[in-house]
Amino acid sequence: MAVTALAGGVGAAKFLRGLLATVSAAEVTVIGNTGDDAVFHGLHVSPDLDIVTYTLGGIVDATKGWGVAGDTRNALDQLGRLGIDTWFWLGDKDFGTHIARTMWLAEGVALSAIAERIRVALGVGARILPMSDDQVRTRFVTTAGTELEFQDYFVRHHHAEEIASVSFEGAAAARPAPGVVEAIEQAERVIICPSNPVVSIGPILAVPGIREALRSARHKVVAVSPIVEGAALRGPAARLLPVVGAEASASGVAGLYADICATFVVDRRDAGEVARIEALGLRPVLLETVMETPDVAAALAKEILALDLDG
Ligand code: FO1
Repeated sequence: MAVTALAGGVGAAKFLRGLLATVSAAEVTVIGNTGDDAVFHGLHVSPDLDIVTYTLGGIVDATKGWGVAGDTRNALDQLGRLGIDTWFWLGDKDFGTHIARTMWLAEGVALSAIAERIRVALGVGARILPMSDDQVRTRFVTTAGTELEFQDYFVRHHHAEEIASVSFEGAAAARPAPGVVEAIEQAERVIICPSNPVVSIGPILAVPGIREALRSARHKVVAVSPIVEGAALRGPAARLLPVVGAEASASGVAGLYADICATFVVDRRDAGEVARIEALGLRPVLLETVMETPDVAAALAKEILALDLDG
């Protein structure tokens, strides 16, 4: 079955690894968020694309969920010795990826072609496409009026700042990367991974053409709630949902996706949300979504693939 998945970082990567236990990698296309991309030490870092690539390539640091397992920090320590701020942790092997990406970008290679080179070199069978080759940057304004770039908010300030607004700079003029719209149109099933709806899936949907493609494919789109019992499994999603006018609940997320998916997977602990999801015109499906082990992720993916979307 040809499957296309919209993905953010760690939660999506865990789910995708589970998906590949059932579907052959050649049938899977991942559309990744690049709103988190940033330049550190002159190098272009694409955290969400790398998290997915490293996870599917079997080299991710499983404890952190990002970076390369067993990576060392010699380059970072040297930068620190030179008086450079090193709050963003970059390991030596990871630096290699960012050097290559930056070098190729400078040669005029598109981000999507670079993502393809990296995933092939790292032995990843699934296709990984950035949402766009054009620059889109997620930015925040705090309630105190301070502007923050994504990684500033997320890592440097430990997503503790109170946020008044979120924007995706460059999104209105961005075009979907080559193959993105086709991957949505041609898939037998499109899955919106359990990623942060505001800052992981939000930037993807903000690229003109992607939301429209999903709307036309709505009958085959299944979204998985990243909110369980009103809390995010990871990260600041529960605090960011009210910033975009949504409740921090599974049905709050369902409301954001109501025009683009027909089926909405909620955790079995959220049976109380079913009626509200139905009222939004979505078909709720209760499953175990807390992916504490790879087996749970694989079982979740298998159940989603087995859903009869015409039923
Ligand atoms: N997350 C952190 O919490 N601290 C870090 O220092 C950090 C470094 C980092 C380096 C490369 C990379 O690909 C990801 C990294 N992440 C780090 C994760 C990243 O900030 C976020 O998880 C994503 O941007 C949100 O999906």
